[in-house]
Amino acid sequence: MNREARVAHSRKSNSDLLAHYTQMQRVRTFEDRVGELYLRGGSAGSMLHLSIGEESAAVGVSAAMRAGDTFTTHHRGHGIFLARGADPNRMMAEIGGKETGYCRGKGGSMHIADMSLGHLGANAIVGGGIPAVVGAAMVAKRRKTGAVSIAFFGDGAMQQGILYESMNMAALWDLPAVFVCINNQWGMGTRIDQATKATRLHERAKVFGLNAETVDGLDVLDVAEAAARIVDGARTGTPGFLAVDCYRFFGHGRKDKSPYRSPEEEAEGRAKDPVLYARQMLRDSGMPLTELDAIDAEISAEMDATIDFTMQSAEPANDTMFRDVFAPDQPEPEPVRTRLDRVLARE
Ligand SMILES: Cc1ncc(C[n+]2csc(CCOP(=O)(O)OP(=O)(O)O)c2C)c(N)n1
Repeated sequence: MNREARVAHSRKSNSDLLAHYTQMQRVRTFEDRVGELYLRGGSAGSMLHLSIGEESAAVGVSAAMRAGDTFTTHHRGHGIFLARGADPNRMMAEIGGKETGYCRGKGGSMHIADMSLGHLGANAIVGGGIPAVVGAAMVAKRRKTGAVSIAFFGDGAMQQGILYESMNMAALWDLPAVFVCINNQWGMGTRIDQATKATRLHERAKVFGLNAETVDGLDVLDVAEAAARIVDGARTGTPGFLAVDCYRFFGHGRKDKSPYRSPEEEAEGRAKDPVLYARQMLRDSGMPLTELDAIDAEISAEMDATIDFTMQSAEPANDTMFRDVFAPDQPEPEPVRTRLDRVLARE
């Protein structure tokens, strides 16, 4: 779309754009504060994967989802969960390993889950969260709930066999499942074209019989439109695949300074900023700067509070170590100390 058409477009869908902008800015600011928590020594574990640069994928796809839809994410899933309505305080506390977190501090950044919001779990294994949505979609179909289940993953998972087993079953059984590849161009230090010859990712899904598209993640409205086509298609029986092209602005994890990328490449990648792009569209369509600044300030205060909430929250007590980590009907195992004492007593 040319610039004039984009402005007209954004005017038409101005309220959507404002809502998307607000959500994307919340995601970005939250991720920024996650970095701050890490610097303060408040994060549990050292691996924090920030989704800065990928906000339009989380927000655009989420806009096509409904309450009752389920999803899984990869290790870079903070933004997706926030876009699905997560409480940022409980998320930050989880990242900080605190009792007040979504999983009482036992999941951490890479294993957050919350059934009430349809989050079937983040997963640190590349591709690990994908097959669960096939099961969830099968349940939705059999129970006729009308829900769709969506797997979010990175381009690294495009080389994992489980994706192809999952897409095949979803297509074969006409399941309401969607596979969303957030293609940020890099899998740790490996660029997508160093990992595969077949870089037109959606073509692979088409072969299995899925509705499949690639969308540029720069304009969140484009992502939302493409996602609506794909998700609506899944809801009516044809599973889908959507690749969202974007750029991972920073290193793989919080500590990675990405020495494998040139400064020129990073500058070019970061210029494709979906948050700034949406902000500019809003400005072009007449929204005063003061209004946008007021939204940003409110978000900033909301996300600042997550750090205080986390720092002030208690850590889970040691004797709850095994609680909440097994299925609800499983008896809680004895704490490891008791077991160890018994073993030692036998010797
Ligand atoms: C099966 C498996 N292999 C390797 C790893 C190590 N690993 C963690 S993240 C990652 C890169 C993932 O890249 P991508 O899927 O593109 O997601 P991104 O980090 O770019 O969001 C790798 C190789 C892993 N966690 N699981």
